[in-house]
Amino acid sequence: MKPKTVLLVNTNRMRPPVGPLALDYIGTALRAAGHKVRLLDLCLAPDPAEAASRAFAGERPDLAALTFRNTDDCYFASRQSFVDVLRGDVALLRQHYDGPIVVGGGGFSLMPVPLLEHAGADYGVCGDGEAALPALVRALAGESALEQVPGLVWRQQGRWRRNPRAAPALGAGSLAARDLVDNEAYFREGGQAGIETKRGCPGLCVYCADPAIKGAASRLRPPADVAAELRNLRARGIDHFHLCDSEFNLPIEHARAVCAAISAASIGDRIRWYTYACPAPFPAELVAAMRRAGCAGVNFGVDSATDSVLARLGRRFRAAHLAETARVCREAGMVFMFDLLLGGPGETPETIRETLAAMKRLAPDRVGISLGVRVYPGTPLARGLADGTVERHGLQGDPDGLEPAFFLSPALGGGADALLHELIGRDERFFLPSGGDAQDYNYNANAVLQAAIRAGHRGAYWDILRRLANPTEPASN
Ligand code: B12
Ligand code: SF4
Repeated sequence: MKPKTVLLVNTNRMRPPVGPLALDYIGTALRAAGHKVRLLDLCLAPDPAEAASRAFAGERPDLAALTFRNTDDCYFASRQSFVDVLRGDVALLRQHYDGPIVVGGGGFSLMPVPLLEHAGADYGVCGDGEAALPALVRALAGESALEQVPGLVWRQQGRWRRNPRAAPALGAGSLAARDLVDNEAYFREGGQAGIETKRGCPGLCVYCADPAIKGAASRLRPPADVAAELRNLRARGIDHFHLCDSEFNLPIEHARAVCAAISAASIGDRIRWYTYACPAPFPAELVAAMRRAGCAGVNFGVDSATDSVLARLGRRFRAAHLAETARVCREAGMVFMFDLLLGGPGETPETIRETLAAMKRLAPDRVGISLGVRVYPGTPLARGLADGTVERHGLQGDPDGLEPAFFLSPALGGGADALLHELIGRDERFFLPSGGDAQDYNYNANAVLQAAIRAGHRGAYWDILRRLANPTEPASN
């Protein structure tokens, strides 16, 4: 097949800016398939309209492919939606280009049909892009059928059609190049670079979007390719990373293998990385391996310290595990945060009191608090709300609609926010759902973080905020 040209477009404007990792990986796959790739990064462009006009000034691309990462800020207090940004970007491209437009991405995969209808794009892809996009290019060139493109969503004779999503094994081709996106600029302005060691999560947590986005089985990257990617970015001066795995320690054997590969590549002492992890299993031997490989901090998805709430959320660990996790982190000198998701099914003022008392007792370096659970279509939570096994009057909004829907336990009445402020006060270890400034757990348009990164801070955002509150700590550790 004759090589085609694909224009990859980043639509995410949130600040501090997070680099469009998807476009680096997909660009690598398109090039490996023999195609030409160009990038229009609307996040870094000072004037998006002018950048778009320049992007179409030369050779006309055969396909414009947009990544849509966040449908909204997933924040009950603000509920800022980005669907109009996507619509505006499709309209902007249409001013210069009458070819096919496809949209994909994590946020997109959660509500593809409403988003395509709203934005007016031609095609969508749910799930991985590395195989799907070259397959779409082939199909559009008439060399195969649209039915062969994994995860494709498109309209035919007025009806939406959807192909099954694929969850291909990772490792068929190296993803280590990272040479399309201006990762140096994202490092300067966003303080970190993302990198994946795997995709998918076998967890059954009732609210979680990750299995819907990446699949329910863990697909593992070859650890040596992960180490090569870190080395490539390190050679360009990027030395702080955030892993983009759902949970680093699931499965634990892969976590060990990745740490071993980083240590074997002798870069563990020249990089600092952060990750999400599940509170269990988290044995001391893994923490030690992570430290040797350069891990500087862990954000644990804890949600609650009340067993009845953990059970209703579908979590597999229990409150007793948290004490052990806190102990091994502290003994290993690992900085760690516990991430709470309050207000889910079964939450009451008493369970909130119990959870916050446990946080004060266990004393993680930071506690992040979200209040109100974002409800996604297709999740067990959405199904429970539909069949009445979860209290329907806790639902605010339509889970199948475009605007963000949330669940807030009716047992909390209207006083949850006030209760949190009463229990936490100005304890700076807690990031609040409506904290403002340095206590704000929303990274969207976060001015404190942007200023800190401009001043030289690097790393995970919660750890930058932690260091800001402890002036004796260096900007980057
Ligand atoms: C790591 C992470 C973070 C890190 C990012 C670190 C970094 N430097 O990259 C931090 C902590 C900073 C973060 C912040 C936020 N995050 Co976050 N994050 C993630 C996580 C776990 C991984 C994201 C990632 O990069 N994955 C790896 C890349 C390669 O995957 P991908 O982008 O999905 O791309 C693949 C496919 O989607 C597809 N694809 C992508 N684009 C395209 C385009 C085309 C054309 C095609 C065909 C295919 C395609 O192909 C790619 C490769 O196969 C996801 C959950 C998840 N498991 O994905 C949440 C997630 C994306 N985050 C989310 C949110 C809400 C946020 C925040 C808005 C929270 C907040 N209010 O502060 C901010 C936004 C920050 C920003 N500036 O954008 C939500 C978005 C949900 C939604 N409704 O849209 C998610 C899904 C988490 C969740 N379960 O709720 N996040
Ligand atoms: S919350 Fe974590 S463990 Fe549970 S399904 Fe989501 S990513 Fe997996």
